Amino acid sequence: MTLRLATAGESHGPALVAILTGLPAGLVLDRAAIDADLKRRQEGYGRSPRQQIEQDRVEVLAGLRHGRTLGTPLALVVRNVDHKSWTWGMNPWPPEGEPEGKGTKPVTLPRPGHADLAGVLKYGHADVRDALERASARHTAVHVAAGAVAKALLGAIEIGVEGSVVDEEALRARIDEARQQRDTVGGIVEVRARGVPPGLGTYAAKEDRLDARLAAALMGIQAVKGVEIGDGFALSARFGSEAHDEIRTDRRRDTNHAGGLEAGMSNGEEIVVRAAMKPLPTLMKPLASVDLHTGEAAQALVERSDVAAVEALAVVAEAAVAWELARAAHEKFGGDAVGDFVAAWRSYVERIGWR
Ligand code: EPS
Repeated sequence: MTLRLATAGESHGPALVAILTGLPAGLVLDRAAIDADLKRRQEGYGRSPRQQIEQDRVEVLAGLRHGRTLGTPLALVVRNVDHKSWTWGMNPWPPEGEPEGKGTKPVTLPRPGHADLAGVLKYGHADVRDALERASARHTAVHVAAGAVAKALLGAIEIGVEGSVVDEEALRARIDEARQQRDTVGGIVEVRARGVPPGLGTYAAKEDRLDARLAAALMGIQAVKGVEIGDGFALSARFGSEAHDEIRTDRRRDTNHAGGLEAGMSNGEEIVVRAAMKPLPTLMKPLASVDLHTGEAAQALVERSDVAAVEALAVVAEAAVAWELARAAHEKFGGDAVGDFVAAWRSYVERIGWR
């Protein structure tokens, strides 16, 4: 069974939902570990006041009994506490009577850089909110919960995944400057995965290449505009003799320009990937736009916003990489029970004499 993940949920709707299928039975899931990742995602410097409202915690509705997976679909929920202000505005079937609370007036001022304009054109919405709610990065919360489950599976085969901000100090200074100028900033995050054996992914078909899958997983995160593997773009300016990682007699390398990936497969070195995030598109000093109802020139929507969410991206990117690696590891080692998965991994690393 391939690991699959489906999610649902709007930013100010009742909850975010994830269904994970294909997980082996017997995997121990620690609620505190999942909640700790949810908290890390909320904590970064420059986040919006929304993070004081939300207290993200995971609930499990199916697939887990007494802390162990059952090998059946795992259903996760993260509630939106802020929904209490939107009970009419985001109600699937609003009650009769006067609309009240947030989300009652249609949004007509699309923000450059958000889903707003293309979203309403594509789906035929009259209210920009019908597009922006799902496009919001709020739903990364449930992806982080799924990533924590993936990390538990990877932990069983001694793989660890960790995301961090590249140059955090400089970022914080830029956030302070942007906040003063009522502006926003982006940044770069890096994810490293240790203990990944050679041979996850394949060169056999381009859609199965692990590098392609990791890049897609990172590009799938809101506001990510660039992805790099290992030395990435810098490799293009080097001679081949300076770009590749020579192989020692023990089959390991002294350098890791490739970021642990060659020909769509892990090569046994640390996996190193980076994602670049654009500045967030909701600006307190709005950019030029159009009022979709009048057709007149206007300024874009001004709403509560983060100044930056780069620290959150480090956690979200870690989750995305963990999910993709767990999927690739499960394709390689299989198993309906976690013990079968671990036994297949052990037998493989013994066969190839890895570490
Ligand atoms: C977001 C807009 C803001 C962010 C949100 C992403 O939400 P709101 O409109 O409620 O202030 O806070 O991120 C989160 C809520 C979160 O938990 O990460 C957007 O438009 O993408």
